[in-house]
Amino acid sequence: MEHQTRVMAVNDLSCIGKCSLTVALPVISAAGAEVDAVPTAVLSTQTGGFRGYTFRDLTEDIPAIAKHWKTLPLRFDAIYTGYLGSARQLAIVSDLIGSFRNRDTLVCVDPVMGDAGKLYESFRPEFPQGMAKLCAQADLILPNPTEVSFLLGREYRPGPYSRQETEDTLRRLSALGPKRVVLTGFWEEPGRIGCAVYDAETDSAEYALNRRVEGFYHGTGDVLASALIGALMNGISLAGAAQIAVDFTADSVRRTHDAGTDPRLGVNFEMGLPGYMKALDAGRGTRRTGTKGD
Ligand code: PXL
Repeated sequence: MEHQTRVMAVNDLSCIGKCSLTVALPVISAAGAEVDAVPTAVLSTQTGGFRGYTFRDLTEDIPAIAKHWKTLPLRFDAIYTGYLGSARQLAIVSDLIGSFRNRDTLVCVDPVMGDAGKLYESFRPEFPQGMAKLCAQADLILPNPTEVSFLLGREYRPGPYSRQETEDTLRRLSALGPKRVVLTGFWEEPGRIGCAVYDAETDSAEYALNRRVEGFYHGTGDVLASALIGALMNGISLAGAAQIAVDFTADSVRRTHDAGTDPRLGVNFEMGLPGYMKALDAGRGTRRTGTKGD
């Protein structure tokens, strides 16, 4: 019998806004992996651009969920964490990782904290320090340029970025602990945007780019991270997974832009799922590494 790949997704459930769990569940499932959800909070909408949203914090439920899961024969191929609501939640999620990771588990921390140089309004100024500690536990992190500035304690720059400075940034991020780093929102020339991918094992960087669509679309970081993890769970190399994820995200943004829908509602990734699955099929044919990449 084939092994059922299992991903623990620790993220909020924003009922409207297509981010976090409402993206991780369908995208990683389409990649053929089971998603076991640890909901960190329930919100009526994601927080960007909406007023009056509800926020039910579920921090206190996490240790009880973990305790119950410990009684079950569960082994996770990956643990993926995204938006975490508080410093206390960071500590609890850190324990969760410690208690469920094994030798082969890929621990992937998306240090969701902000965008366009600003911390999301729901976070206190000391939150990034705690997030940097969580990143130290990860095998792979996926920050955007804003999150890089908070993780490294330096000023935000909106780009363009040279490859030389980007590779220096990637090494600094890896020095926080994670062997592998996928920096999202990398661009060096107008019109193209994507990821810079670093692996400390080879001390090398690769780039995965696609056409840039003007405008700001919510939830794209979560679409990209979920698609990347889904591809890694299919044994596709980190650079190959990044290209599949960038293409899937770029197509989703383009589709949403052309439809002219409210960008706060997230991107139309659903119509791209068949293409994503085809790209995984093609990528599996060129697999170079195991899920953890070592
Ligand atoms: O997509 C990141 C994200 C996740 N969860 C919530 C958010 C955001 C971004 O604003 O508000 C609740």
